Amino acid sequence: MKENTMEILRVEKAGEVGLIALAKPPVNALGFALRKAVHDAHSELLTDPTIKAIVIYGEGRFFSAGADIRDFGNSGVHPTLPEVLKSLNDSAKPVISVLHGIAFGGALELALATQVRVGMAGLKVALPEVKLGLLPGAGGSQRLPRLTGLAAAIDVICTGREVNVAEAKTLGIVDRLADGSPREAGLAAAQEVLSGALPARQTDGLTVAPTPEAVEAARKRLTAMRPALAAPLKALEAVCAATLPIDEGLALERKLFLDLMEGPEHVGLTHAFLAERATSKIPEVGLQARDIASVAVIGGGTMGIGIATAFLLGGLSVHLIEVQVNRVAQARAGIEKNLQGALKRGKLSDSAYAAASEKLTCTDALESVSKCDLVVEAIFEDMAAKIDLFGKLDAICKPGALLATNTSYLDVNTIAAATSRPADVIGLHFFSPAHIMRLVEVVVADKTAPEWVATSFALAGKLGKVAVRAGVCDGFIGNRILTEYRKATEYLLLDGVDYDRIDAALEGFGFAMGPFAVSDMAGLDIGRMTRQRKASTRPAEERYSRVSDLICDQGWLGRKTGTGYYLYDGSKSRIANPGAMEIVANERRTLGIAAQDFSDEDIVARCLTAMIAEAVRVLEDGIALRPVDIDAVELFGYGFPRHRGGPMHLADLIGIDILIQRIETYATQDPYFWQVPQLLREMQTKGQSFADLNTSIVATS
Ligand code: T1G
Repeated sequence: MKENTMEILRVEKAGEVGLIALAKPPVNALGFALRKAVHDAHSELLTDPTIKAIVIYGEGRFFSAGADIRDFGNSGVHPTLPEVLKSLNDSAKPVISVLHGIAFGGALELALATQVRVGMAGLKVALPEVKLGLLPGAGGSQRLPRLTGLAAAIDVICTGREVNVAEAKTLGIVDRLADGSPREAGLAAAQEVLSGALPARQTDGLTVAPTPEAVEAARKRLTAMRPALAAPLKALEAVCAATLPIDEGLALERKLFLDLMEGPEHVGLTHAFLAERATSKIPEVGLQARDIASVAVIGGGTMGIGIATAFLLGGLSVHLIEVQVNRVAQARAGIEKNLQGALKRGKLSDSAYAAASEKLTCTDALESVSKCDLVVEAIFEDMAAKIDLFGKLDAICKPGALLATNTSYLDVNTIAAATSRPADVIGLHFFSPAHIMRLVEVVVADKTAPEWVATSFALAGKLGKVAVRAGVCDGFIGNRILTEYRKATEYLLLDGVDYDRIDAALEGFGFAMGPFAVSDMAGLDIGRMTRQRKASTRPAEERYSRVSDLICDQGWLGRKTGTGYYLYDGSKSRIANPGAMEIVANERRTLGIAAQDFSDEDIVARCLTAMIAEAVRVLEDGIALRPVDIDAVELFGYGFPRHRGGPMHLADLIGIDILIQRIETYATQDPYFWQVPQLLREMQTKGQSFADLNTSIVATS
């Protein structure tokens, strides 16, 4: 699409200095239109005899977010970004780039190709391409080492980490620091260059000394990473070529970049990046969010402590209510510990840490919630207790307060009905540890006011969380899918695959931890309580595995008791609990099951097909808005490997025909569990993909 360059870039002549301003909202993404506009503007200024120096800066929140992730399809259209940057590097007139806010990826690569770089106060730069399954593909892998040296460039490029302006100056990424307006800083720097006070260097003319130790250390670290993705190692290969003549290095970088562009990791990681941002496109998006300044969290357990910490990290004041007076101090200590952890991880400055502690009040007095704008209930998962509490909150809380439950599966409509203000009741389902896990399911009950949905999404954004809109059902989106996924793993266990093999197969797919190891971490008694809760409504035809119950009966509840599916004796290697393995063998004998053998591929296929099938039912029931929302839930709440993009993205890679064939094959053994969702057959008939469904449900503002 040809865009009027006047809308996306401005050229101005100030005396003997030509100014090029990137002006393409929202992030000055360097897609074809903008990079061509830069190229044309630079060429025009080169031919103007009155112009002696050229400044490039950005208008808006920041310099530029880099190449346009949505326009990768045009990355090969001339002039390509590497071609534009080569012309900047070879410019007959000095080009000064002025970086403010953010300069990531191709944006930083543009600056590296100019002769002088000015960094404004508060600037952050990065070459984060490896996070998209790529490597800097416009000269960054060759030019950054020419300014910083090889070792520093390896670190920055192979991790994709952010570099603040002070470090950027120290490393030699920027030549000058400035504050105020980028335009004025650019003009001042241009005068210094023209007077000879500020040297202008052609980056490509610089050389790079080899650092074999740094290279070897990086190779070892990257090879040991799990999952072992292709991009970081290819990025290392590209950076090491910076010791070669520039044209050779650039050619190798381009080849490696194009290899990765075609790879599944890049497609999956880009989908994950877009999924994180797609979930905020909800029907309530145009509504005015209400102000939330003070929050009360009720419940001083693990969840309450985590949720309170999350709000404090978001800058809000928090009243934590723990009605058992002897647990109030423990709750406060738990929050303080979390805040200190955030401080150590660099997620919190010293001043923000002090401010957060000041904003925390812990008490056993429920009445203290009366003035809070938002009350989040995080007590134990018992409907009667929640109904009782919400009845009390209805009487205590000020009119216009939002009452939220953190329940992970209970009916939010029932909880809302316990109050006289159901429109002010919503579900905010955080994931443990709530101050670290980014997902929050915003569970919209039948009578929840739409403004509260908009408010919850705005609040989640303020906390740095990924909010996903969910309808009311048992387990909403994530836990509902998890229940069916775990059934498939339990059936595989009964049918002959030991649980350590199931865990290993799914970890080989990319999960950080297999399902049985996750259950050990959460506590096997948690799963048992859920099964007991559902026992009365469990259909007779449904297979039930007693294995976990039998393990619980031994008092083996997982990490917290030192024994579960695995032994936790402090040793590094993971050891299956012989007692649990014995229980499995006995159960197979009791059930008369002749153990079948399954390949790792079969194991992964069955487990993920069960996950996808239930996800389709979640879509059918309108519990999730779009497939991409389910991808976000699994990516940000359940550890689905990011480079795989999420279960619905994976489903499109597998293909609907194969998914249906798999389910029909599995159904020959267990027709109750394995049923083809109606929506899947409809999509097959229409030739639809899940990506099609993402675009077909457009949020109405
Ligand atoms: N391209 C296209 N759109 C982008 C974009 C990009 N690079 N970055 C952000 N957006 C959209 C985003 O989808 C959202 O739109 C809106 O801008 C605001 O984003 C050749 C190949 C810069 C830190 O990896 O990290 O250069 O979805 O909500 O929280 O070597 O955006 O709402 O419609 O995230 O203030 C390398 C990716 C690209 C940076 C700002 N660059 N972006 O965060 O806003 S590859 C990146 C970010 C590359 C070269 C290679 C963040 C941000 P919508 P936002 P934010």
